[in-house]
Amino acid sequence: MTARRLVVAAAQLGPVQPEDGRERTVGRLIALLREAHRRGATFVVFPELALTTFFPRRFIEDERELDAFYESSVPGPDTRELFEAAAALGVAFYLGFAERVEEAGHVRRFNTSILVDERGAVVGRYRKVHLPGHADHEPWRPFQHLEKRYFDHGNLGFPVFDALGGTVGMCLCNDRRWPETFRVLGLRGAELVALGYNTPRHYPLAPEHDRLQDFHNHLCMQAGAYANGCWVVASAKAGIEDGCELIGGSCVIAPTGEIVAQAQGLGDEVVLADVDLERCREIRDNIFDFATHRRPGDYGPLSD
Ligand code: ING
Repeated sequence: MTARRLVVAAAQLGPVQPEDGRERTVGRLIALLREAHRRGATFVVFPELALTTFFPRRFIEDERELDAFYESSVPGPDTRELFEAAAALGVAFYLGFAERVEEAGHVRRFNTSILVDERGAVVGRYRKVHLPGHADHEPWRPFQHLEKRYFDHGNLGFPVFDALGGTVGMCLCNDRRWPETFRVLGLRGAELVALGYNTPRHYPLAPEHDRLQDFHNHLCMQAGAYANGCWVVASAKAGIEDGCELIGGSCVIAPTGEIVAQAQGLGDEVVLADVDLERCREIRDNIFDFATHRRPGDYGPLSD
């Protein structure tokens, strides 16, 4: 079996405070990228909404104040340095950010990730499908989770892209909890799924599950990796951000479902792993050989 090896990094980011400007944060991303490159990585995964604080935790009524959290062009003035640093080192990366775009005369706002190749070209885009939380201010909560208010439903589906010498898919945060995310990407041949997340430890509607957040985080990704025979590279924004505790647990998961590398702390941290994309075949040619074993005809509700 020929190998298709590469070294990947989950570049975990500690808290980004509301007062942190993009320049400071992009500087942190570049430092993480440089360290990952120094240690041999050619692909780096940054978190969801990596350029700003996780602003859906706040009820923001002023349109201009809200718009300040979105990027109207990536690469753009605030991110060009990151693209240039990555291209100079020949490192591809995944970046999550809030996207503001005018489509057919309407302003659309998405929770977006892009896949950037080693030459600095955007070769893939994904817009978050599973938006958790709520659409209206709920003052009873210690913090809001207004993704349903601040983002439109992602309109690109779950595409896969030819990149890194194989087939790469992307998703964002809550998407990872839905088996359908990994299954659609798996059916489209994804050999590696890159994702970023911002996950509060406290879940106001079920506080008894707060103690399970780290377990649930890995459970859903390990299951997704195993059932679809793909690598998962997952990067957290972690730590106490704007008074809200975000879990860490950034990791790289093999197609067997094993966590092969994991963050040790809750700050900026490079989590490095050797990936061989050919190892997906251990699963896809055997236990989860879809063509041989899968029975879509019996999965009615899944495809209704
Ligand atoms: N955050 C969380 C996530 O899905 C959440 C929302 C937290 C859901 C805790 C369930 C439990 O990881 C985002 N941004 O989707």
